[in-house]
Amino acid sequence: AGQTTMQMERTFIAIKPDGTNRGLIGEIIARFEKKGYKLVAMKAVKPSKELAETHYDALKEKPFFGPLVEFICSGLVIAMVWEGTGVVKTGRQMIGATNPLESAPGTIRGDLGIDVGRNVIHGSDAVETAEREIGIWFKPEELVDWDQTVKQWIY
Ligand code: FUP
Repeated sequence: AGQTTMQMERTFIAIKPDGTNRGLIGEIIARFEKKGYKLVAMKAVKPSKELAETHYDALKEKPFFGPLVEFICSGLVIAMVWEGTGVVKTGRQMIGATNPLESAPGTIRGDLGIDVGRNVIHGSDAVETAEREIGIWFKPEELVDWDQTVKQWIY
């Protein structure tokens, strides 16, 4: 049976500095738009070290943590919240495996990257992670309520 109502699931997606520097912002946003997901919030920021460390807190014992934080803070990040049915899991599928050399062709990393330390994009790995990450990057009032917005001008 087809599902006619979009479930209110949200994920945090970020285009990393390699993606913004290489001019891949439009390409990446287009994939989420064309898939049918709804953009709920977006900002362009050069993150502080504190923000990047908080975001990647679960990886703080990893040997690549320092370089990872430094890289994320090195340039512009496009931070976004996308909404729709299954967006956390499907978003991860659209992004592909962490190492772009192992990401399937057709995925964002599989099509657009080579280096695990420059893998273009971040996407939350679970609904709870998404809630945490959205809270780190956005204030609640920065997120649009799609149902309310659409109701204002679709009759
Ligand atoms: P992912 O959820 O696919 O972004 O992957 P992880 O949370 O495991 O890793 C977060 C980021 O750390 C990756 F996007 C890139 C970086 N990383 C490395 O630089 N080297 C590694 O071996 C693994 C991850």
